[in-house]
Amino acid sequence: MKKFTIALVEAGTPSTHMFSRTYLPRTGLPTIGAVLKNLGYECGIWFETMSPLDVDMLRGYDIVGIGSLTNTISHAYRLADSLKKTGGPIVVMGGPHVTFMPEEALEHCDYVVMGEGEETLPELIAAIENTQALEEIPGIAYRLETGEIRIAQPGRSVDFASLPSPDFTLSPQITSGRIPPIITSSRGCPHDCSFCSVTSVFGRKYRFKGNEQVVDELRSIKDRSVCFGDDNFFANTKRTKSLLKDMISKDAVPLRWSAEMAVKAAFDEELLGLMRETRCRIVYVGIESVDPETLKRYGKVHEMELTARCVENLHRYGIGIHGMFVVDAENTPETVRNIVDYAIETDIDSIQICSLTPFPGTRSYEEYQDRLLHRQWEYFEGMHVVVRPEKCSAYDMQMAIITQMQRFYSISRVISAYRKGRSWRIKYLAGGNYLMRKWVKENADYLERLKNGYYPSARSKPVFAGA
Ligand code: B12
Ligand code: SF4
Repeated sequence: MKKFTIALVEAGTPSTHMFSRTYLPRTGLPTIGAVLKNLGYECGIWFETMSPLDVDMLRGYDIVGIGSLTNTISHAYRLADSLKKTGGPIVVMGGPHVTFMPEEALEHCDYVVMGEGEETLPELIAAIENTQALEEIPGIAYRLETGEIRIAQPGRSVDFASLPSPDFTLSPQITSGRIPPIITSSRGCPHDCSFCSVTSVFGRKYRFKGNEQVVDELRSIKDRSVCFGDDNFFANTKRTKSLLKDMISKDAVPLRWSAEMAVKAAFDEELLGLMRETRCRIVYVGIESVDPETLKRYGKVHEMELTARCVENLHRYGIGIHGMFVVDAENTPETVRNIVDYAIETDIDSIQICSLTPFPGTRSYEEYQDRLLHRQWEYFEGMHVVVRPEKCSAYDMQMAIITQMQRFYSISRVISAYRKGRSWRIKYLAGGNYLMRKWVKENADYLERLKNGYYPSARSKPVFAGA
C-alpha cells in the first residue's frame, strides 16, 4: 500500500516580539520529520517565518501537521481552516498550546497530538492508514462520529537519547546546506516555575542526547553562532562540562554560542572556564524579579544577592547576559522601574521585561483565569499586558513596561556602549531600540484601546497564497 505523504508546518508570527530579529525555527518538526523519514514516509517541512506558505501546494499532501505556540495559534487556525475549506488534507495540530486546548483546536483540525510528537504522530498516521487502532494511542484528541470529543490519556515522554537529529534538509526552504544554527541537546527542566509550560509538555525529568550526537550536530553548523534551544542547558552541570570538553577535544567549537542558564550555574569556575574556551557569547538567565516576594510567588529558587554576582562572574569570563524578567498582577510600575535600575546598575547586557502571560498548561493559567483581559491569543507573547493588575490599570502597567524598556534600550546607552568600545553590546542595545520603536508603532491601536478600557479585536486576517 502507498504510504501517506506528510507536510509539517511551523506557523509564523504575524507581529513583532522581543525575538523578532532571531530567525530561528524550533527543533520539534525537523525531529518528527527525521522519524517519519526513517519510517519511509515522504515528508516536507515549512517554517512560515522564512517565507509565505503556499496553501495550494500543501493541499497536495495527504496529511498536514501544524505546530504552533499560543501567540501563533490564531494564525495556525486560519491556516487549518484554509486547508479544510475545500475538503483538503487531514489536518493534525501539535505544540504547547493545543496540548492544553484540544477542544478549541478541534474546531479547526481533525486530530490533536498532545505533548511530544515523535512517537505519537507515527502511531496516529498508522491508525489513519488503518494499520493500528486509534483508541489505543495515548496523547491524541479527536472527534468521534457522534461529534463527541475523545481525549486520550496524556502522551509519553520519548526516549530522547535514541531520537534521530532534526533533519532540516527536509525543508525546501533550507537551501545550499545552510542549516538553522539551533541545537536542542536536552529536554525537560527540573524546576517548576509557575508561568512556564515547559515542564507540563516535556516533564521535570532532565533527558539529554549523548555527546557524540551533539558534537555531530555542531559539526554540521560549524563556524557559525549556535543557539542551544534547551530549556535549561545547565540543569546537570556535570553533563554540560563533559559536553563542552568533548566540543574542545573533538574540534566542534562553533564561532559563538548561547544558551539558557540558571543563576546558580554561574558560580562554577570550571564551567565558566569551559564556556569561555568554547566561545560562549551570551547566556539567557531567568532572573524574573528584583522583588523577593514576587520570586517566591513564581517558585524561583535563587536569591537576589546571587544574581548581581552571577553577572560579575559571567563578565569576568567575557560572557554576556540577557536578563529575563517577569512582572505579575501584584507588581506596580515602580517594580518595573526597579528592574531597569537594577539591570543598569549591575551592567546586564540586554533584557526583556515580560508581563506575566498565563499560557495554557501553567499554574498561572489556572490562577489568573478571572483576571484575563481577553483571550486574543496573538497578544499572548509576553510584551502585551493580558492580566488585569491589582494595584494599577493595565494601561499604566503596559506603559511602564514600554517606557522602562525604552530607557534600557535608549540611544544614549547605545552611544555610551560605542564610546566604551563594547562592540557586540552595541548590537544588542541598538537591536532592542529598533524593536521597541517597531512594537510601539505596530500596537498604537492596542494601546489606545487599553487606555480607554476596551480590549483588542483580532488582528487583520493574513493572506495565504492560494487560499
Ligand atoms: C528556542 C526557543 C525560542 C526561539 C525560537 C522559537 C520559534 N521559532 O518559535 C526564540 C528565541 C526565537 C523564541 C522566541 C519566543 N518564544 Co520561545 N522557546 C524556545 C524553546 C526554549 C525551545 C523551542 C524548541 O526548539 N523546542 C523543542 C521542540 C522539540 O519542541 P516543540 O517544537 O514544541 O515540539 C515538540 C512538541 O511540542 C510537539 N509538537 C510541536 N509541534 C507539533 C506539530 C505536530 C503536527 C505534532 C504532531 C507535534 C508537535 O512535538 C515536538 C517534538 O516532541 C521553547 C521551550 C521548549 N522546550 O519548547 C520556548 C517556548 C516555545 N517559547 C515560548 C515563548 C513564549 C516565546 C516568545 C513568545 C517570546 C518570549 N517571551 O520569550 C517568542 C515568540 C516566538 C514565536 N515564534 O512567535 C514559550 C511558548 C509557550 C506557549 N504556550 O506559547 C516556550 C514553550 C517557553 C516557555 N516559557 O513556556 N523561542
Ligand atoms: S522558566 Fe526556565 S527554569 Fe523555570 S521551569 Fe521553565 S525552563 Fe525551567
